[in-house]
Amino acid sequence: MSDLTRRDLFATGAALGVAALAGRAQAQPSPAAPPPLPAIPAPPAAGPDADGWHAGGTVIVPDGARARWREVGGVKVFHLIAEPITHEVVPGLTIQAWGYNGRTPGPVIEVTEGDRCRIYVTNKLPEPTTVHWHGVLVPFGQDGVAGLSQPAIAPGATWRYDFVFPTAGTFMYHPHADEMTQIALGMMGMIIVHPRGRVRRARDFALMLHQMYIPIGATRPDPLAMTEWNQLTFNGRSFPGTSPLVVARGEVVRFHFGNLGPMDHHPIHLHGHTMKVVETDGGPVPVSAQWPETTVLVPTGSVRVVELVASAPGDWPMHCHMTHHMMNQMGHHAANTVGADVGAANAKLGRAIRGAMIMGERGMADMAAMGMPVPADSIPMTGGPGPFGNIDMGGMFTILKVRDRVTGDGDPGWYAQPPGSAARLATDADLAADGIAKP
Ligand SMILES: [Cu+2]
Repeated sequence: MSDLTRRDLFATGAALGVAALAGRAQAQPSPAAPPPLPAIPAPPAAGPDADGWHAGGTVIVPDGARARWREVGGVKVFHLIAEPITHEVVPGLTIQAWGYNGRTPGPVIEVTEGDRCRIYVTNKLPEPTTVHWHGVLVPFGQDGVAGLSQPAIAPGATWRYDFVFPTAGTFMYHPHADEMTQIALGMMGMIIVHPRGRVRRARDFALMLHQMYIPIGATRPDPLAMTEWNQLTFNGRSFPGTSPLVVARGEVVRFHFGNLGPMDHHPIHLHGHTMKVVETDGGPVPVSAQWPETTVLVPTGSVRVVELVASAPGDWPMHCHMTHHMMNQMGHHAANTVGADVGAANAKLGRAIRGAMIMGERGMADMAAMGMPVPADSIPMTGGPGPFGNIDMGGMFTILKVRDRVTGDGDPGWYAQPPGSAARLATDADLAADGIAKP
């Protein structure tokens, strides 16, 4: 609803006219005709650099980047380099991954409906690859499937894809050669195609979802993993390494979620707001088919674009609701000690193995709060510092920061709660006044 084309504006105007006529007979506002939202001014477009490369665009890519492009004879030219990379998932955990142009996920390709593009792909991987344009309606020969629509791109070779982006929408790119290995190691990216004539009325965030198994002490994700995921990411980063999403109160916000994790679907939950799915990688969802949610499932191999109005100031969590997907590098084969009296066992174990401890008889939070040492080249299961102590989550967790005013896309710090608005410790007077027996 927010990224209106001129055609939509005319349609909205027509609907308003119909509503006005209908209003004479029946004082019911038309639910199909919300007033147009104010446009969000585009950031000043920087010109091309000395070599003719543009870095412009309006999509915000937290912890990521937009792809650079040059214009040659009316064609937008991009260059993707598939290559091994060194990547920091979260401070303390740096891995050897594969990606595009030095990063995972690769840079977001942002274009406009009808743009003709030439996309060069250079393969610096040790094995053949291709790029498939997931969801983009390209001619068969541009589909990028090794062995089917083209030979694989040999290591060292550069191939040229040349096509028009025929429809607006949100899509993805990824290899279609040794998919299991290459996607597991991080090769993926998002494509956002704006409607032609778009008036920008929403703040767009691109967020790719991914999962990896990084054995404790190892620096390379294991592509053979099928169930034991221990690192879940938004744009390649896990909490507390995820940058906050900063928006102004009252703004329309769109999250473009793309899931190219190997095996799992992610129910993404947002606090303090409701949202609607307005697009998939198959196209826009008609208004009549949208319904409000606070958790939206993003299946693997899919795009879900959700829209919301950032109505409530605060620091609102946005996270996968699978609880193991908001943990970092935890092992899954320990005995269940919750509720057990492990004191005596700890004493014996401490004599047998210096410094060893059984943890977690009161739950797992104490393990993070105690600052428990972790093996080299690994990170604690959970936790980032919050304004009231440790935040007991990691992995696919980030924070939507809604403020009355935003000065830029930087972190505005923690939300200052209005006095008297927060939950607090109950006093004896509270209990007595409300008839609660003192526990
Ligand atoms: Cu998940």
